[in-house]
Amino acid sequence: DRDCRVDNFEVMKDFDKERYAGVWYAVAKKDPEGLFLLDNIVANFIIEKNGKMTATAKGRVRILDKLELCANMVGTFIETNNPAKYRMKYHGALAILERGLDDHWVVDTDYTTYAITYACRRRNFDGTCRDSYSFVFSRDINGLPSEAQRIVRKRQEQLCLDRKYRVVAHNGYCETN
Ligand code: DAO
Repeated sequence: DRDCRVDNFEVMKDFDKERYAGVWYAVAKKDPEGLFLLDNIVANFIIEKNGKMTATAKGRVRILDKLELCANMVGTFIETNNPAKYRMKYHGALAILERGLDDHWVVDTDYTTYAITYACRRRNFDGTCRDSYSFVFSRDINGLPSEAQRIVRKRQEQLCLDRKYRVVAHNGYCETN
């Protein structure tokens, strides 16, 4: 049967952060409890001269329960003994925005079309995830070609998150707000 224990999830083999770098558009998202990033989510991953990965991300967010605005977020990635499993320290350009330390696991990517990431914030006693979020990223703002969609759907099932995703809209909101 399906194994939903977080430690048994497969992640990207031989992950290459240099090839992962650049702009990714979130096209689908599984939200965590108390979701933050709503839509128009664009992340730009950068490899610094010291080799460390950082990212800036923009997106429409919900804060203080009902206020919606465009946020500029900054993330720095702490490497672990698995090259595809990072710890992501993040904060907003404004102090009222969320900050925290989450997993950032690259579950799968072909570097040029799609990527799927996973973060488990809280585990159950049996090792399954209690509170997770996951991004489906595309290099193309208009979405994924069908072969990539097929792969992503398989990964979503392997993360025990099938049918938990919603489509992330891109309507230019954060280019003007
Ligand atoms: O949207 O509810 C949520 C959880 C995501 C919080 C992480 C935001 C910070 C992103 C910065 C780096 C880009 C991947």
